[in-house]
Amino acid sequence: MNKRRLSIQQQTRIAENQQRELQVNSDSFVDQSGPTAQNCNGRVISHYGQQLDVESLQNDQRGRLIRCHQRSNLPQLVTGDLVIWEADGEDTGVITALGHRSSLFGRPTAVSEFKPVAANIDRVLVVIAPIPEPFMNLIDRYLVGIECLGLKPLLVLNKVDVLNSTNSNYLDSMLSKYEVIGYPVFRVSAQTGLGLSDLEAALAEETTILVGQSGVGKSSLINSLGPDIDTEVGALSQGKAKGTHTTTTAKLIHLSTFDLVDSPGIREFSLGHIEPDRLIEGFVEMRSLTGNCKFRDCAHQSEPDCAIQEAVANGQINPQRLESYFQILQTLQNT
Ligand SMILES: Nc1nc2c(ncn2[C@@H]2O[C@H](COP(=O)(O)OP(=O)(O)OP(=O)(O)O)[C@@H](O)[C@H]2O)c(=O)[nH]1
Ligand SMILES: [Mg+2]
Ligand SMILES: [Zn+2]
Repeated sequence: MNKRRLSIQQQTRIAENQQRELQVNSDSFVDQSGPTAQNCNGRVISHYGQQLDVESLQNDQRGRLIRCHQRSNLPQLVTGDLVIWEADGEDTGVITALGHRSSLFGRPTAVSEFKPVAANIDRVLVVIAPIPEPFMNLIDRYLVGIECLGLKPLLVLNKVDVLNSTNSNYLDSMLSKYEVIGYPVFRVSAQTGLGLSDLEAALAEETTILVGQSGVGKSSLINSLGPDIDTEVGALSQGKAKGTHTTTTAKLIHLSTFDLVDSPGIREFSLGHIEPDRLIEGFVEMRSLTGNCKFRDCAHQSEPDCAIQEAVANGQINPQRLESYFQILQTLQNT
């Protein structure tokens, strides 16, 4: 094993430890001070630099918004966190404790550090649209990131009102690759309302974060799902048909029977925090097959009796998904 490979693995391990530490921090904090979800008196709604908007969960003032700072001994708090806060002014306060996190959604930064975005999330809705144009590799990256965090992904094709003869075949065949491996896919239009009732039914009772490229219509979808909601929506850039990064911070929004978290659009979803050896666990249709390869360290390329290659040959695994796996693997090994 050469020096460079070692240092890559060390880097990955450091990133993983940071992620674990983050969770251990919040868990151990719970152990020390005892704030369970039941005795927290606030929930972080959004985060602006050093300040957080906390919604009171106290019976006499449920829903009131308090602008808070957090005590410096706490880990970085994020949208969705349950907290204990104390008033220090009319509408201001300080967060003194972090409640238990049932889940933590986040993404790695360019330097492979795990950046938490939202806590206590049940599902992740990956939103795509005919414009801006989606890329299968980006969807695969999202799915791997979500699977590796133990969360449930859903796919949504928004803007079906702009489907036409040039883009609909391509999008249908792209989405069917995910449907056959068990991912729920919804086809909707935030503009016309088409398909929204089915989506709404799937979101009931849970907290779901919307993710995807800028301009696919995450904020528009939230506005269409709640009549009184007015989250900021931005036009696509002229000429390039790209989003303009309108949403700048994750925000928790209450709807009739569920909660949604709007999040800023991103250009890339890096997976630098995932160990190359564990990448295949993020591919749902492949992970159960790897044990059937002849060699325990099979790279699933040209080895004899490779269960993954056999599954590609008999049509069980889509070759483009395997291609995505190799592409992502290469970026992890070069990080
Ligand atoms: N035709 C059509 N346009 C839509 C639809 N949904 C959203 N849009 C348009 O797409 C553009 C981007 O919408 P946003 O809701 O701001 O997109 P976003 O994903 O929240 O973007 P960021 O906040 O930048 O990440 C706006 O011009 C919307 O009007 C739709 O269903 N059909
Ligand atoms: Mg937005
Ligand atoms: Zn193999």
